[in-house]
Amino acid sequence: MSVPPIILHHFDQSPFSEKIRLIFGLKNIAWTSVRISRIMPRPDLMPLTGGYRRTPVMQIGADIYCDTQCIMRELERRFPEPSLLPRGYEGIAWGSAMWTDRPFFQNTLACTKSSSPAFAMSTPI
Ligand SMILES: N[C@@H](CCC(=O)N[C@@H](CS)C(=O)NCC(=O)O)C(=O)O
Repeated sequence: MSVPPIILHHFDQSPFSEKIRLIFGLKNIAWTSVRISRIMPRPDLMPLTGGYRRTPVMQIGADIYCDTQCIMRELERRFPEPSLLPRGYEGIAWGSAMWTDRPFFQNTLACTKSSSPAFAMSTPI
């Protein structure tokens, strides 16, 4: 039985998609690209994800993986070498990934936006 291709539904400017594209490169994984719209609606993708709105989404056959942490786990399971995680410190690596992907990312985004001239001009103090 042939192995279904790994398909990433993504758009170029998405930093979370870039994380997965980098992992494909690091692990030398062959993948196929489906470019999706940056904004809704995404009528072809929604039926696959059951309404999950974020980017990227990975598809392998009939299996759909939403959220880059979930995607990373599956890629690590299928392609363990080279590992993305320092051996013996996997827990701290997953924990810090959770921190960088959520509060750190959100707060950095907020700071970047609030310090941009366009934001400063349009936002009353
Ligand atoms: N926790 C998600 C975050 C993904 C995410 O926020 N992606 C951005 C694009 S880079 C997005 O879809 N933003 C639109 C939204 O949050 O509705 C992951 O790790 O995949």
